Amino acid sequence: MTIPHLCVVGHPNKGKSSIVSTLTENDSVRIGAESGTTTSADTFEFLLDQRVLLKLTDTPGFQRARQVLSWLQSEEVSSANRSERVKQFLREPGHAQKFPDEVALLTPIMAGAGILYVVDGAQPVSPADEAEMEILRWTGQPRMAVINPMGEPRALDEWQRTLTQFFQWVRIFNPLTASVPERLTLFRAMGELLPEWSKSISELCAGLAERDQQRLQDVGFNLANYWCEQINRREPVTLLDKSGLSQAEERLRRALDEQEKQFFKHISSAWGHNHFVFENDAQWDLGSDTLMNTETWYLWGLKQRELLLVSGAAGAATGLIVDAGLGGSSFLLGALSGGVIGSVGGWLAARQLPGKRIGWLPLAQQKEFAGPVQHPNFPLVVMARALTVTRQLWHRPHAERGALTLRTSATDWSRQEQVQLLQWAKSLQQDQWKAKQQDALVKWVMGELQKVVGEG
Ligand SMILES: Nc1nc2c(ncn2[C@@H]2O[C@H](COP(=O)(O)OP(=O)(O)OP(=O)(O)O)[C@@H](O)[C@H]2O)c(=O)[nH]1
Ligand SMILES: [Mg+2]
Repeated sequence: MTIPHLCVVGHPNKGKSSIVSTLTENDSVRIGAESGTTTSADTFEFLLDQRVLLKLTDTPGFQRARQVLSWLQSEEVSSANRSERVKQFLREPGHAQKFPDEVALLTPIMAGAGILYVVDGAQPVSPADEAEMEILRWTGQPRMAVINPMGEPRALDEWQRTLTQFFQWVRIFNPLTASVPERLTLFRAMGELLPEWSKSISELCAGLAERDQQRLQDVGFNLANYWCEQINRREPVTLLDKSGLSQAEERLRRALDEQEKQFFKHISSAWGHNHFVFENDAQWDLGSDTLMNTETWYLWGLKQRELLLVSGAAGAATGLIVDAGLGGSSFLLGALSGGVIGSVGGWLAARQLPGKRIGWLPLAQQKEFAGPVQHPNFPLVVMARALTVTRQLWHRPHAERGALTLRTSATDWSRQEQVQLLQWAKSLQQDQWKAKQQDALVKWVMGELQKVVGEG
């Protein structure tokens, strides 16, 4: 099977390396704001299941395209002999010094690679661009072009009209935002460029679909487990120390933050984003009224009235609050609107577990716990945040190296789903969690994630 191999070429600083990075899902490809970041032709392989299915060569940008074209045209050459003339250019003594970038990018092409030409849709077509395209036509190799809309894509029409004269396939492609389906479109086009490439590209597309399903299962399972752990997280307090409880609460806060970060980091590195930076707009600040009162939390979770409805409908799920010593639902209404519940003692309830007394150990050795967090918004917020980040990561291109910001967004869960989440939380916190609930949770999480898999 012939492995498709394309060279990504074009002007300096137009996103060539970004395209290589996104298509090969490799965040070690060097990308830089300054021109001339790529100085030599480097080949990156796209592997699925340990098999190489595509090779892309990142190249430096054209520097002296017009001079190179003049050299090529300085002798009468028939169309049939143009590619031979380009080879002659590469063999010419002194050209490696005089035209290092052109020699670097044309060498792999003349050794048999196809061409993926990248242009900036914000800039009009210049004579230098025309020279580049003409040189590429002279190579005679299979070629396609993408317009990277780097700024306001003002010159889109002009580019489209020009490119179709030189290239077999032309599309707009933004390597910083391209979703999985958009990348698939590009891969399929590669399979059309040369008949002997189509088999490898078909395998690549099928392999990606299979991998998506596997990822969905893995992440569904991991996300469900992570949620269960957060819902039931508690920190031990020793009764020997008076400040023990507040220290344990502080540890709980930090643990919730840390575990959330770890979870996001785990997914991102599993998906090949190794330089992952996460920016968080609302940490698990359990020390104040945040879970109740800030707008952020309302967005993630539910507003007070809704919360009452949902936790009421969850039946004994209101027990999450009753556990915190607040009594029945009429009291709950007062507590919620009056903000009584916002104190740490209210919902960060210390819990005395039926500890096992071992033989002669004194009672003071018994443990109690800070947590689990009792607030009924908590299970909803933990889930909403985890799903949001997972969805953002799903399509995140590897050329995108900026921090991932947790953007607050409202959820579209039905009342029934909200109630279900609270009931699951209650079972977990009361140590009544069953295998079939775990299965239902995983299934529900996968359904939530499935919604974004095919989205562009
Ligand atoms: N706004 C915007 N910026 C982009 C886009 N694609 C690439 N960039 C940025 O443009 C800069 C250059 O990107 P590279 O991928 O390094 O470009 P290159 O063509 O490989 O550059 P050289 O190796 O210097 O020839 C980087 O700062 C990218 O983040 C895009 O579609 N939109
Ligand atoms: Mg580059």
